[in-house]
Parts: sequence; structure tokens; C-alpha cells
Amino acid sequence: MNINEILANLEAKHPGENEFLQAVKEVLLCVEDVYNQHPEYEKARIIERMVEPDRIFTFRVTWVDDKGEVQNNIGYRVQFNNAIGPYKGGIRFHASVTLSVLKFLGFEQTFKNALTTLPMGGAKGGSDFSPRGKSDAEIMRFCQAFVLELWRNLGPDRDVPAGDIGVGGREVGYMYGMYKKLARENTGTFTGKGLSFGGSRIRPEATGFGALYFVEQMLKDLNQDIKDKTIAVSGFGNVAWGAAKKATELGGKVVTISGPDGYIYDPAGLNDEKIEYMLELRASGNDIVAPYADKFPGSQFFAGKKPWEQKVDIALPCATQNELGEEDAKKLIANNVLLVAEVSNMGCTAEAIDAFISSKTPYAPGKAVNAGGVAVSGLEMTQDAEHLQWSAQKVDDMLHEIMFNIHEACVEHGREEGYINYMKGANIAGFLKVADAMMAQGVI
Ligand code: 2IT
Repeated sequence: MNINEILANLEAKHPGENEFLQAVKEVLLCVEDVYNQHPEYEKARIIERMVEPDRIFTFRVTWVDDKGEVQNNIGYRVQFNNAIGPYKGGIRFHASVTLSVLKFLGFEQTFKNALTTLPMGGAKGGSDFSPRGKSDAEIMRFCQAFVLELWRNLGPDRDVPAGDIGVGGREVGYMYGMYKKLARENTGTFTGKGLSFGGSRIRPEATGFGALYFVEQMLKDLNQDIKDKTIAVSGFGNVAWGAAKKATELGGKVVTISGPDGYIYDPAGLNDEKIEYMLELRASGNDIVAPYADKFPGSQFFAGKKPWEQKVDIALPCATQNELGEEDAKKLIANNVLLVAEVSNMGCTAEAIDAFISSKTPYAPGKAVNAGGVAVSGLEMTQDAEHLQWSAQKVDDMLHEIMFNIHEACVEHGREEGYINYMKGANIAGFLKVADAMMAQGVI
């Protein structure tokens, strides 16, 4: 079957799963030529096997809120592919979570994890539970109810969850606590844990830090560096925080952050105090950035708008999927943006990516740029397995090396006449590794 037939079949089988179909289409169009050069892949139906998750768990999560009312949510874990290693990927708690979203994330995770060079398969999970406005006790009860249902399918060599949108250190702590109580073992099994119980140094920073190490390499490809470059960051969560922190440390000037309510433009650029304030905004649980403008004079809040309308050198989507559309891309291109590096998963729509590529604007996809997060999760698994905790320096050095290697793989497979197509490079490199591992393990 050719790629178009496979896509048509998938669409017929999973109608309306738009995010999932979008993620699959991007990968398949990138790998089409390589796939056609390998008739053995077609014979083994590798792509048809790769685009269907190994299994999906769907379950009801029932919990009691602070008023004593019974609440119901839906929980999921999509174990997508374990050809390379145990299932690995985050848990997302957000009102927008659907099976389509988690399938797209699990699919992306499979290739991302392959790119890290570490032995990890791909998975994703979550719930439509919204942490917005919930008390700490409600969050804890929800996390416990979620794990009570899921725990038998997890394990240090089976499936290792972590955080994602709406799931940070606090939630991982509550989920791991419940897991440990039920499993009667202390073997890791979640990453992003606290430092006093098996967590890794640099894990909270890793997604953002790794993204900036990747951006440094992209700038090198352009014979540029980050000093004094203006940078638009979207979001204000863990990923945006880490990206802003490292970008600022390296001499870049981060001039925006954003939330569901709009964005902040701060022409003076973020500094340590403002970056710390991002954590406060997040801890408030209100999911808004507007208060920043009251706290820091000289900055401005634009209600209901996205940061991409500002003229900047570098754009770093750090919030969520499809947060940067075609019109946003056109504005960035008209403002001569130097490069766009997706730190959120599938942050750009397919139309936005087409606009970047056709204007030869360097664009790198989330599965390469944000892989530092899961890479340090992989290092956390290693530390747990050897019952040791490494220094921040050691973890950061390994993160550097991993991001350097991911960039090299993207360039190796994505070099075109006068342009590096990082998207194509990332997808081909990830695909080949997963495909070869599947081929070697027979028809299973
Ligand atoms: O999208 C991602 O790579 C994550 N949310 C992190 C996954 C992980 O297992 O650390």
C-alpha cells in the first residue's frame, strides 16, 4: 500500500481524530521516499503497524471534590510503541484532552524518544480533568483515583509516565506516592519525581534548556548566535519557564509570554525576578498571565492575542498544539524571523509549517526541539535503576550531548539545496530507528 492509501484507510478508521491524523500525515509525507526505497518495510506492513497504538486503556476516574460532590472524569493511557524500550511519555490533565490528542502525542513521543538515542518506547496518557481553580486536596484525590485505576499497567520496565500540561512535580509526587503504595515497590516508574525520592537534577529545566541547546545549533547553521536576539515565547508553564531561563542566561532577550487570556509584551526583556514570577503565576492555578502587566511597569497585556504579531528574531511556541497558525506564520515571515523552534508538541499547524518551508524560514519540530525533557526522564530512569543520583553538571552535560546529536541527525536526513528541513530530518531519523527495531523483532 502506498502512503496515500494508508492515510485514507486511517482516516476512514478514525474519523474526526484530527490531531492524530495531522501528526501521522506529517510523518508519513516526510518518510515517503525512504519507505519506497525499502520494500521489506511494505512487506512487513511496518507503517500500518506503526500508526496503530499497541493498546489503549480508557477508564472512569471518580473522585470527591471539596464540597463533597462526586465528580467523574475520563482517564486514558495510550501505549503506542515499545519497539525500542519500555513505554515512556507524559500525562496531561487539561479540559481539552481527548483520545485524538493523546494518540497524536503518543505517536509523536515514539519518534521523539527514538531521537534521544536512549532506549524508550512511546506512550502518553491523561484526563479531561481541569486543574484550573482546584484545591491542593482535590488535585491529590484526583491523582490518587487516576493511579488506582492505571497502576497495574505501569512499571519501571513496562511503562513509565511523567508530567505534561497540568502535571508537574506536585502531581507526579501524588501519583507516584499512590503507585508505590499499591505496587509495594520503590522502583521509579514515574519520572519528574522530587529530588529526595529518586528524581533527577535538571529534569524540571530539561525541556526548555534542551530546546535552547538545539536553537544554539540552529543559529550556528545560520552563522549567528543568540546574543541580543529578541525572542517570543508563548505559554508560561514549565516548558516556557525553562526556555525563558536558558535563553536569558545565554544573552537572548525574551520579550513575550502568554496564557489562555492573551499575551504580555515586555520590551525590556525578562530577567531572573520576572522568570521567578512565572512560577508564581502558575502556582496561583488561575491559568492567566494578565497580572504580569500590573506587576512589571513598562510591559503590556494584549487580551485574546498571540505573541506572534510582535517583530522578533526567534519564535518559540511553548504552550500547546496548533498554537501557531498560517496567519501567525505569515506575520513572523513578514517580520523576517530568523528561525522558529517548536517547543510545544505540534505547536504549528500544517499550514504554518508549509509557510515556513516554502519561504525557507528555518523551522524545527517539537519532537526534535523538546526531546530534552524526555531525555532527562530517561536519565532519571537510569539513576533510579542504579540507585544513584547524579550531579547537575553531569545531567546537563549529557543533555547537551543528546541535543547536539539530535540536531546532527536532523541535518543528516534533512539537508536540502540551500535549506535544512529539520522536520523531514527528524521524522526520517526517528522512523528509521523505530522501523528497524520492529523489523528485527519479527511480526508481533
Ligand atoms: O512531551 C513530552 O516529551 C513530555 N511531556 C515528557 C515526557 C517524559 O516522559 O518525560
